[in-house]
Amino acid sequence: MTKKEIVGILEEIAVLLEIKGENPFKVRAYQNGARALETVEDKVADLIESDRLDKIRGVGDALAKKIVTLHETGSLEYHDSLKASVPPGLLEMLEIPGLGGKKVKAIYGKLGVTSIEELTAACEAGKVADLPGFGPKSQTRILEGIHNREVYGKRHLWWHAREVAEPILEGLRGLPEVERAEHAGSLRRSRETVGDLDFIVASDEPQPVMDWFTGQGWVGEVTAKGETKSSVRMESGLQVDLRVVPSNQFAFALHHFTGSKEHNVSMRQRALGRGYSLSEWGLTEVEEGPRDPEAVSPIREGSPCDPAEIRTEEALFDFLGMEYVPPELREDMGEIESAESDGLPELIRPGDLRGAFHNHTTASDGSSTMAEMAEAADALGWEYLGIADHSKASFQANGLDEARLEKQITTIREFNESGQANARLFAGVECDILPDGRLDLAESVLEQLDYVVVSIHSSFTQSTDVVTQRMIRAIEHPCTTMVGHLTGRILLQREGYAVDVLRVIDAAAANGVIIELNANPYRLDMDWRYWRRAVGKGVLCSINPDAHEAVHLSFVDAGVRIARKGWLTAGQVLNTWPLDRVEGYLAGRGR
Ligand code: DGT
Ligand code: CA
Ligand code: CA
Ligand code: ZN
Repeated sequence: MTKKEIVGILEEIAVLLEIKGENPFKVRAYQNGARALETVEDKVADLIESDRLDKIRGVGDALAKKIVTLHETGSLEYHDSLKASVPPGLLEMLEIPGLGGKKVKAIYGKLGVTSIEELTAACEAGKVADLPGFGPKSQTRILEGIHNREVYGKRHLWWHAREVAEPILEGLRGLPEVERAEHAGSLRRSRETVGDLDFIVASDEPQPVMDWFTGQGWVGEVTAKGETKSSVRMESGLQVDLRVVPSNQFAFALHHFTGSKEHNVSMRQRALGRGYSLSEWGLTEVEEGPRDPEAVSPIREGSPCDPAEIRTEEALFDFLGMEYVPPELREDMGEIESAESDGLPELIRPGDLRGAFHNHTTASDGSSTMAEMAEAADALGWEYLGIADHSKASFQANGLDEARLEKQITTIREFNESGQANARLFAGVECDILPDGRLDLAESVLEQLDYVVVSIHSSFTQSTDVVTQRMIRAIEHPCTTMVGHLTGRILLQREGYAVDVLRVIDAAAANGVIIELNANPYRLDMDWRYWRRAVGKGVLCSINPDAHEAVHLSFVDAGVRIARKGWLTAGQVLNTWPLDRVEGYLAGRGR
């Protein structure tokens, strides 16, 4: 078991004990142990080997033994029996935001509620609001949480799905019977969330491929196993579909199962216009001939004349008189028309980034120091890194007041002069937008910074008009460089604030303010559907990891995917620019 998994189990034990109303000291022992283990740098195996586990502050003798058992066997009798002694519905209730062990205990103990259905009924009857420590507001929040869980519960974050998909793809490609293998579906199109995973394999011997696939250790349940298609469900609930086709169908199957459905419909229309029927199997001539007599296939030099010769998606698009449409763009949002006239943009690529601007350090709620962040930027070969810790209104994140920020600015300037890192650090801040739209910090300090990110972290429930005005007021502030996480959404967990995105885009354009593409895989905010409109109005993008830890810089991978999905080119993204151009831009912003 990995450290992360062990920490998860210790935390779950603490919650289970809380639900059972056990001694608070015992609960705290597991909470503290989990936190202590999480924060030590060493690997669990090394700690055990060198006999240092029980020497960690917060990990006693008894807990150390349990950690060893978990590490070595992957399970713990004590945990299993504890879990079995609590109605399973209570554990599910813990997944609702705002419900921890104590609250679940109160709901269970006072109302006898043991499932989500019963909880819904209790909320609707107003019984939860009457419990001590709850009230009508938290009752409404619980109901919202239940609703969101139903709506979102069936989907998975792209970032997590990709982690799962990579080794499966590697495994498939490693099989001797497999000629080609690709993932398809929403994962390949880089949707922010995915329903299930889809893999397409070219092989003349499907049987051993299916056997390998359905026999993997991570398979929880085989829901279908056929000659050309199998489906399995993982323990996490994620479903995985595999289709095996002969290699002459591979390009068609890959295109079809990459989707989207809407893109496929338009592609079929286009094929019919040229006298062909397009399906997952191939292209066949239709008897009645081309619907659009002007259209001739193929129109490009070097294109295959015979559809039976098509082996790649490139050739398929070519045959239909189109340039290649990258999977991210296949949403039937204008890509077909653009590809007909060679009008697709040259999309940004992962290697194009040279830095990032929204990053936290231990000065506020980050867990890496400034030096560690700079080192991580160096490791990525970046030319610059912006430090943007929270401001004082975000007190729960230990936000900086004017005095601490001024000190940090000095530290950053000194760090740059010290030559400790190759990456140049920019001094910034993630300044709270107060509920009335004023900024949280005095202009006299904001003026000294290289740049200012402005974000909303409070009063999420304001009406569209109020929150939009609030944000526009912040955008109009002369010190504002860019807007952070535009809607504050947390994917699969909570909706954003009700901000009118189109009006904010107009205000950003009018004031020369950048809009962030927050690359945290849970945010991916501003949404990809708005970027074409924004850059069309001249708004610049900045792909920001919102890193709270050095490893989070890699979130920009998700950001670049989403930027591609938003049709962005490298030039439209500030942090692809070389250092001197960025310096010139920031200096020209009038500070
Ligand atoms: P997901 O899994 O909900 O995140 O979204 P997708 O796009 O991966 O959808 P999925 O897994 O149901 O199917 C994969 C692709 O297969 C889909 O994007 C397009 C294609 N496809 C599936 N069913 C149909 C259909 O009924 N009509 C058309 N035209 N295409 C389909
Ligand atoms: Ca899918
Ligand atoms: Ca599927
Ligand atoms: Zn923030």
